[in-house]
Parts: sequence; C-alpha cells; structure tokens
Amino acid sequence: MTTHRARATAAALTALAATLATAGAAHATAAPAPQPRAVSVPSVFSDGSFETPTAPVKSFTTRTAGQTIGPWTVTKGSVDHVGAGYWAAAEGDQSVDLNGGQAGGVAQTFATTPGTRYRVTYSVAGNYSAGPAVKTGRVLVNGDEAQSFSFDSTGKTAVDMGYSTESFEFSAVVPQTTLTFDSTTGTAAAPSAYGPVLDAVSVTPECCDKCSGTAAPAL
Ligand SMILES: [Ca+2]
Repeated sequence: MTTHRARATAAALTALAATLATAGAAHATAAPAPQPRAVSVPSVFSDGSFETPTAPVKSFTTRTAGQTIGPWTVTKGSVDHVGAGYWAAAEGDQSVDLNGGQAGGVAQTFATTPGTRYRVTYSVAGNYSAGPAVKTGRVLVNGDEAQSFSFDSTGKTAVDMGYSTESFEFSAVVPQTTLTFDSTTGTAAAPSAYGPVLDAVSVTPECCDKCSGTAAPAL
C-alpha cells in the first residue's frame, strides 16, 4: 500500500509538474509584446555640416537674421552659406562664413535629456580673403557663453583652410537646448564680411548608460 500511495503521489506530482510547465510555457508565450513608445519625437540635432540646402557651387548664399539654413536659424546680422568648391569644407562640401556682410550667428534647438552631459565638437577656420586676420567668435548654450574661439587666417587658402577642431561639454538642464555659434569678428563701426568659417558641428551624449534610456532587467 505504501508503495502504491507513493506511486500515486509521484504520478500526481508528475502531472502537476507538467501542468506547471505548460502554464510556464504559455506564460512565456504570452510575454508582453513590445509596446510602441508613446513619446513625442522632439527634433534631434542634425546637419552640423551645413550640407542642406545645396548652396551655389563655387559661390555662396547670404542669409540674414531670421532666415534658415536647413535646421539652423540665423540669429543676427548675416552669414554666408558657402557652396562646394568655393573653399575646402572641413566635412562634406559646404560650410558657413559666420560673417555675411557683418558679424552673424547660427543657432539650432534640439532635444536633450536633463542631467546628461553632451560633447560639442566643431571645426573652425577663417575667411582669409580680407581682415581682420584673426577671426573670433563664441559658442552659446541656451544663451550663455560656453566657449570662445579664435582663428588666425594668415597664410590660409581655399585649398589649405587649416581647420581647427574645438570641443567642450555641457550638462543639459532642460529638454531642449539651443546651441549658437556667434561671430564677434568686426565691430558695428567697422563691420567685416570676412569671418570665422564653421563646419562639422556634432553633439554627442557623453554617457551611454544614461542615454540608453532603460536599464537591463534584473534576472
Ligand atoms: Ca560641411
């Protein structure tokens, strides 16, 4: 009897295990399907190379305050959107002279994650065609100066622009950040049409674990 009861118990346990395994399998099969993210899609930083729209080949288009160059907006004065073959770009074909007829600037607003650090990298040269020889400007993050820059265009040519790569970091404090490149070349009394040349702007999150958005689930 003892043996029979033991067998019955074992059989019951086997059946129970099979039921649990089936339930487990069913549960696994019914794992939640990926849900579409119900978040709005804010604008991401784009075209730091000034490749859109296409500027005139071997020439340039002057853009004044309030006008746009792709995702960028001219913030003051005027700038020149320089086409392929006018002078060497740092990246791609096109670049921007931050002085059109006088000191200008360009700005772009893009989504950022508060608390995340971002590295801004850009290439700067100078319109060597006329003075002042040393071109100056500054980079603003949400209107505050984050970095100033200067570039000595002495001896530079269309082929040998001598681009210098600069960079800095900032910590995002709001969901959207405005990055501005602002020429300080020339004065109101003596404006210059020959300013800093900007190209190859990039904005990269510094920390990957924070930027991935979700942590891996604990096992
Ligand atoms: Ca470019």
